[in-house]
Amino acid sequence: MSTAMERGFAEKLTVQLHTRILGKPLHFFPTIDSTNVYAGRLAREGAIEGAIVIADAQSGGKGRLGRSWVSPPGVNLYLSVILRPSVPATAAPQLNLLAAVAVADAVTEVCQLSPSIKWPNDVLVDGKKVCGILAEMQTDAGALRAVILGIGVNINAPLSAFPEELHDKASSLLLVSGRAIDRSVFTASLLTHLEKYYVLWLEQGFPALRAAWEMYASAVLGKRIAVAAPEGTVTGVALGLDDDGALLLRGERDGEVHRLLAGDVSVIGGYDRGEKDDPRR
Ligand code: BT5
Repeated sequence: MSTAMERGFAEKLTVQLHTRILGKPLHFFPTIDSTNVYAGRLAREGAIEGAIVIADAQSGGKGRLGRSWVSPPGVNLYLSVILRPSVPATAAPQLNLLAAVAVADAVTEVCQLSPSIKWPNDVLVDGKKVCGILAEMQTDAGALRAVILGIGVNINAPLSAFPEELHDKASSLLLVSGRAIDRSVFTASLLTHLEKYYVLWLEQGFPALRAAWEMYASAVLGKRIAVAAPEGTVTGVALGLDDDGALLLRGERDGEVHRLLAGDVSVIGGYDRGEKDDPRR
């Protein structure tokens, strides 16, 4: 059940949203299995770029690699947007990075917090995950037809909404800021930033976003990390991002620069919390 403040999320968002592409149309569901699954169906049926699916709760929220996304009702954001960029399919994963920067901008602007990004696309505050992103591609004979960009943000979830095993690594904007955040204000800000970066990316490619991404990436850059990549685990120092968004890592065993396109990062020794997490200090 939504709280009183949160009643009318969909109506308020419709009024507050001034984007040109994203959110036209906006489909809102009280509960759904997964916004990415539904948006994927819409995309296959020909839905236009910018169509968005938002749910108040998900019964089968999806993470990457078959993992699940905890999606309690009435408190968070579960959103999927259909994009149809005219780019090669190999460029589509860059949308993960783009979305992370947009979320980090919204968290900074609406909550006055200092988020950081963990490559490729987790957004953390005080070392805990407040947002996950899942970009799924639809291709036809190798050509990119659509990307379903799914974004889950823990906005007002209390700690009790998360299973015990996530208490150390997950948090919400409410828990880290100590105040309830209006979901429609947050979502309007997120979509405004997402559209700004999407247009920039279409016009100029990933290099135009790299500085913004790296500004938020203090949780990873310059640190000793281990990346569990499909080709095996590589340990070394994170150097930055290549022109296509690949993570550049100086391997500690061979001293070579590795280019990683996918994987799960862990910072050896854990994430810094507090002051060092703020990329602007
Ligand atoms: C992600 O996967 O972080 C991508 C999550 C994407 C969720 C959105 S919600 C809207 C759209 N519709 C969907 O069905 N999905 C997208 P991954 O990097 O694999 O992280 C998943 C892991 O994060 C889990 O295995 C848990 O350890 C942890 N986790 C699960 N739920 C969480 C939550 N609400 N907050 C923080 N961490 C969570």
